Amino acid sequence: KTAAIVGCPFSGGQPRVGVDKGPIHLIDAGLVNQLVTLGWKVNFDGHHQFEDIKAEDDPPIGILKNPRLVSRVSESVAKAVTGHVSKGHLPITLGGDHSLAMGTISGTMNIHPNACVVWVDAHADINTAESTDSGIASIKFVSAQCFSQQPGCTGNIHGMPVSFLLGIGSKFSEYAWLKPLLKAERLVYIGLRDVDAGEKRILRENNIKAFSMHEVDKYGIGKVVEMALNHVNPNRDLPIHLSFDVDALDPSVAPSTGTPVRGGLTFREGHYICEAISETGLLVALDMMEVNPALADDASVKKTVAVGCSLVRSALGETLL
Ligand code: DIR
Ligand code: MN
Ligand code: MN
Ligand code: MN
Repeated sequence: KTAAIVGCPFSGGQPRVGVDKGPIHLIDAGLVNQLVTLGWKVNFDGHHQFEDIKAEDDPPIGILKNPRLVSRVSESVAKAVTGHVSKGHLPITLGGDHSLAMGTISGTMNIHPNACVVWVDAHADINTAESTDSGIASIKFVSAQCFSQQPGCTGNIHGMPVSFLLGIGSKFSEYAWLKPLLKAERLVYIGLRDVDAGEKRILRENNIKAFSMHEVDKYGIGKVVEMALNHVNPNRDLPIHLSFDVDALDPSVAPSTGTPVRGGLTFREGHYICEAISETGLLVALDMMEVNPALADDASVKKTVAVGCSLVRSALGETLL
């Protein structure tokens, strides 16, 4: 049992500073030792140093913001993840914003083309260059701390990685490295509650299975995870990539994140998802994204970092008994 930490201090897929400090806080909270205590060998040789591209050298392409930087960072993350997975190691990517999942999921699927993706998030992150401005007109009544209704946030690539992975929407030569390896039927969402109008249409048109908070309320988290796995992994024989955006949790549980949305997963529901996926024995890669220690007060930051660590532990086999 070997895990490899892929620390990604990166914020270029969204506008708020601080999310690049997420991985540093998760490591400083003792994540490596916590996993060693669970019986894992953990490889971590420092956070990734990404090349910077000056803003003037990276003007928007259409509405995409920081398009070249996001592309090159994700491409290097993909290489790192591919390297770990090819050796049978479990990469744990610590974000950083969720645009990084273009890299992590590409990296997993380079080795396991049959992998399925469980995407746990308040958001679907499936906007395309065509759909991503659809939120401008719609006023979203979300958390008082949520800034996502500002028109200026559109074109942020952290709201788009899934469409790139599926090959939906416009193609960009800057992203030629990114092969659309993910099939819609191998993707399932849990926790959604802030989905843009254009994203709802994309989910419908592509028949993508999603368990929103409505389904979590209706069936309970145990049934939802079972149904989600039955959809993407009916025989429980396919490798699983779990991409966990900490904003899937309720803001009372994980306040320090860029786009908190009330009505989210409880502490236990979040951990249950990770525990149940661990129990399958099929987890091959994990992302823990969007922890932003610059947002909210010290106590909130501590709480969010601690829950990020404990979710990772649950996914790596920590049990309550
Ligand atoms: C919004 C927000 N749907 C966008 N997305 C976020 O910018 O496309 N994802 N916050 O985590
Ligand atoms: Mn490795
Ligand atoms: Mn989110
Ligand atoms: Mn996300």
